[in-house]
Amino acid sequence: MDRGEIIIMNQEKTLGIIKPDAVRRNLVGAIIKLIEENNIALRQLKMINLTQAQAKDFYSDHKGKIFYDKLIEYMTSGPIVVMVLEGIDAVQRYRDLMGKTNPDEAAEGTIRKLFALDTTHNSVHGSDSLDNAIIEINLFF
Ligand code: IDP
Ligand code: MG
Repeated sequence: MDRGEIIIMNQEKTLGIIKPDAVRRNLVGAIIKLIEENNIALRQLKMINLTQAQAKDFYSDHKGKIFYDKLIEYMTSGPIVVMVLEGIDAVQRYRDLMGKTNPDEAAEGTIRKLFALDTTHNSVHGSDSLDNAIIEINLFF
């Protein structure tokens, strides 16, 4: 066996956000508990208010979509918690823990199934790739 067959663990960092709907409903602790119980570690954390410019920059890929204006209004509507998360395969494992964007389609036990209000107000964000994790972590930390 070579090194790659013996060492198969993939320690990664990813950016997580607890969105305004969840902060407003005092769900920060419950969400962090689920993250930690899933062996994803908190490395950095802060509560901030996104400016319009920051929100537009963060979601620039979605510019022009029908839900874009609503998304920017929502993400700037109150404080958010931004977090650097770390663990084995953290990018995909945190996405799995979040569940599908639309909470009606999210699996049982996922954060969005448990807490999200609807497809826009869906409580959490997680980077969707390692490349985006690098970009997003550098936006906030
Ligand atoms: P993701 O957060 O699951 O990665 P994205 O497609 O990247 O989903 O969309 C970013 C955010 O935009 C979502 O988390 C949600 O808040 C909002 N959003 C996405 N799709 C819709 C939609 O079809 N209607 C309303 N809001 C949406
Ligand atoms: Mg996304």
